[in-house]
Formats: sequence, C-alpha cells, structure tokens
Amino acid sequence: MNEWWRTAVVYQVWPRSFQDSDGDGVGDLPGVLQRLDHLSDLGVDVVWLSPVFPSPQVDNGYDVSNYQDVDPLFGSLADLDALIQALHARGMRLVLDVVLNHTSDQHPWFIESRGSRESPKRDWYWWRAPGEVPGAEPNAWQSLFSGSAWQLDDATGEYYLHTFARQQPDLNWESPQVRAAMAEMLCWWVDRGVDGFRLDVISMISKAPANLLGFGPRLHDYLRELHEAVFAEKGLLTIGETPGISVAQAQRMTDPARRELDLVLEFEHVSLDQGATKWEARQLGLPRLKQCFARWQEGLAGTGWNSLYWNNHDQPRAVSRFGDDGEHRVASATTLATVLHLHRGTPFVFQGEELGMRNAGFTALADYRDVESINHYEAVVSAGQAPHEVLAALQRMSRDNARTPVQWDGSVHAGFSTAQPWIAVNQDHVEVNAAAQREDPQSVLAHYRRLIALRHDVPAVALGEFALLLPDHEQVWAFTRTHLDVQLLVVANLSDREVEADVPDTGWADAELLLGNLPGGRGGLRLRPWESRVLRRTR
Ligand code: TEU
Repeated sequence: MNEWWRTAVVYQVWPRSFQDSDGDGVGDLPGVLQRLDHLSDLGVDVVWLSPVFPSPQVDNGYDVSNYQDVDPLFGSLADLDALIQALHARGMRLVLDVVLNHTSDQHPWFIESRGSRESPKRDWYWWRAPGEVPGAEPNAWQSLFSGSAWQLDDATGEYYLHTFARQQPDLNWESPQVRAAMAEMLCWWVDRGVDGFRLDVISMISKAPANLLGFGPRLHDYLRELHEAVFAEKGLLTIGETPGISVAQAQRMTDPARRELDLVLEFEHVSLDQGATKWEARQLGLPRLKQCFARWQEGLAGTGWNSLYWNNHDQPRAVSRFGDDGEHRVASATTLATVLHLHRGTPFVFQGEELGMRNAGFTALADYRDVESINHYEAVVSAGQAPHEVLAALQRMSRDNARTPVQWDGSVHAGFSTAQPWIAVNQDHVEVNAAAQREDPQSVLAHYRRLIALRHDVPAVALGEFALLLPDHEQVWAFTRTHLDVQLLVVANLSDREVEADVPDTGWADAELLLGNLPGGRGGLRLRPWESRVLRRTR
C-alpha cells in the first residue's frame, strides 16, 4: 500500500481569507493561484482546500447547495481545474473539503424533500412528527450552533434535524440513495484530478440515539462502502473530521487493513482548556496537554496513524491560545511548531500559522461574521448572561480568530485585497506579515520551512518511535524519537522562565543540534524562555 502521506505535510487554505484577486474583499481561487510560490517555498506536500462549492454561505461554504460546481464568489470550475494542474506541476496535491453529513437548505435535494411528506426524497433527510406535547420538538437534541436541533417546517408540519445551523439539514445516510449519490459525486471529483478528501464531521453520518456526536452503529459500514466505491487503490488521502473520537475508535478507523480512512482529526488536545462547552475556560496545564499527545502517540503506534494540528478554521490561533502572543510571540510560535512537527503523524499547517498570526482581538459583536459565534451571543445574552462576559468568551474562542485575512504585507489591507475585506484585517499586520518574514532566518516562516524540510530529510522525524520524558514537568516538553540507529531528543521550554531540561540520560549534552528556534544560546539542555531544540545522536 502506498502510504505516501506518512511523510507529508498538509497546508489548509481557507479560501475566503487567503487572497482576493478581483477586489471584492473576498478571497478566491485565482487568488490561491497567485500565491502558490508561498506554498512551494514553504515545502508543503498537500493543500487542503476548504469548501468552494455553490453555497448561501450561512456557514462559510459548509452549507453546500451544489456539490459539483464552484461558487461564483470563489471563481469557476475552470479556476479549480487550473489550481489542480498548477499544484500538480509543482509536485503538490489537492485535497477537497467535502461536507457529506448535511447540505444547505437551498440544495435541490432538500427543496424537493421538504415539498411533501410523499416526496421521493423525503427520506433523504431526518423528518419527524412533533413530540408528545403538541408542537414540541421530537426530542431534546441541541444544535451545536445553539438552540434546538429540530426545526419545524410549515409546509408539512414536521420537524427536520440540523446538527449545525437550521440552514444545514442533516442527510439521512440510512437511505441507500443518499450513499450512492455521495459516492457518485466523489468519484466525479476523483476523475477531475483531486488527490483526496477532507470529510467534514464524517463521524456524524451514522446517528446514535444518545447524542448528536454520531459514531452510530453503521459508521464503519458506511466508511467501508465509500472506500470500496471511491477511495480504494487510487493513492488518495482521506482525512475524516471526527469530533469526540477516542483513541480506540481512531485506531479502528485508520487501520489500513480495515479499509476505512487514512487519517482522522481528533479533538481531545483542543478541548483540554474548555469546560462543559467551548465558551467556558478551564486551566490547561502542560502535563495534561503533553500526556494527551503521548496517549495518542502510543495508541496509534502499531496500527493507524496520527494527525497533528494546533490550528484550523474552527480553532483560535495557537500562539494566542497555547503560547505567548506578546513579548514571546516568535519564540512561542516556533516552539509550538517544533513540538507539534516532531511528533509522529501527519502535521497540518493552517494559513497564517506559519506567520505566527494572532487572534483577531475583536471587541464588538459587529466585528464577528461567524454563525456559531453570533448565534451563541444571541442565545446566551437573551438568556441573561452579561454581554461583556460573552464578548470575552468570543475573543478567546470564536472561530473568527482564525478567519481574518492572511497577512501578506504591511499595506492597508495586508496585501490580501485592494478593497475593504469581508472581515477586518488584524491591526498587527503592519508588524506580522509574510513580506517581513520571507528573508529573515529568525522568522516564524523560516522556522516552518526548516521543520517541513526536516520531516522530508530525516526519516526519524516522520517514522521514529515516540517516547515521552518528564511527563509531569510543568515547563518542559521533552520526548525522544528513535528510528534504526538514529535517536532524536526534543526539548522545549513552554514558559517565559529559563529552565534546565533535566532529561534522564545526560549523554545528550554534546549531541548534534539539528534545529533550534532561537539564535545563539549556551547550548546543552539549558533553555531560555520558549526555547526549543532538536538534538540528534547515533546509537
Ligand atoms: O466542524 C465540525 C465541528 O464539530 C467543530 O469543529 C465545530 O465547528 C466547532 O467545534 C464549533 O465549536 C465542521 C467544520 O469544520 C465547521 O467549519 C463547520 O461549521 C461544521 O463542520 C459544519 O459543517
């Protein structure tokens, strides 16, 4: 089996904020084409493109109204073909982000389905009669985007299920016709030349009675069916988004012998700083974070494969969340990157992460565009929570933190657009931008370039066995990677105080320094604030 993606690095483009080419303030596909040098200079192997399909854009394209075209907002099908070709010409691959769990309520399938109770597409979605109390929702399921997960539809007096916004009705995968339509659509894209798929909330396609997180009884059957019909023996990369997945489930889903998916995106490490919901803050603590990573490393060491990420379009910026985005912005962004990329698995870089971009810093509700954030604000403020508290939670956790335009240079719209962008550019773009970093060997960008090259050049980085050291240390993140006769030691200071990384075996003091994130320094295992080092020795 050709598991080429085990040594690859994936870069996520969220097109709305990547590069605008036509001056409407919204990023587009010709814009992505203009910026390919940035991606090849970085050295990434795969581009994951967030949805560009026709969509009312209620959830920025994760509400699809036609799976087989491109929204004019982003360009045309010809632009997408050109992007696939241009990436291939540079030795990169394209992974398309497809949303199979739900459609837009403007998709012709849903329009037909909602038309009458007798519609041939009625069972393509989840329609239910009102509950026992007249007019009441069929059950208490809550949408992940606030409020009930059931929406009463006046046309037929029944409710439909929507795990996300009410404009995103869930498809009923129990219908063989739905599964066939999806497989056919995916094959159409494979024939067009795409190299794989990121499958949005794929774990939700089989519903379980207990909750809305999915992982229902037929999930594995559905995945195997897709594998057989679409993925098998084509050398594609399949990445399943699976909120709430356990190590054991991930092992099953990514075991090559089971023929389901190549990778899954787990959520545990980005949930540790949350309470009952993402809006509630909880003390993180380094030991919990690194032990979580270690558990996933161990769990998928023999069978399956890990995905490694800090960021995507749904998460706040890593440097603001796990690092220090003030005085130590560069050092903490590069140390977070080192730690992540030196684990075993396939690393993901989200646009702007390679520049050390910070959270948006929005202070008013009017700054936000994200449906989840706005729904949350409205729901909890009308239930009595103080607006300033809600704004503080949004500032910390809103998905819009990741969605401000990529900062290409220090000009008025950061080189993203000639017009006012659809969402405000971060004020710090004057200082934090790609142009300022490109030629600077100490920049965050240069560090990402080195990390990606290291994965390609040093087999121990991609493949080596993992062992966590100092699991309870509050400041130091240390681990080894061992491959044949080569051993790497990663030591990182995740704090703003100097520290000695007292790893058990002292023989490391005079090992070769493969990569550091700060210039100069005393060498050895004494680490300055947010300093990290990768050492190599031969056994
Ligand atoms: O996200 C699914 C998901 O469960 C979360 O990432 C969720 O958006 C977040 O935790 C909310 O707090 C996927 C997409 O990545 C996201 O952008 C979409 O909004 C969502 O599915 C619906 O398609």
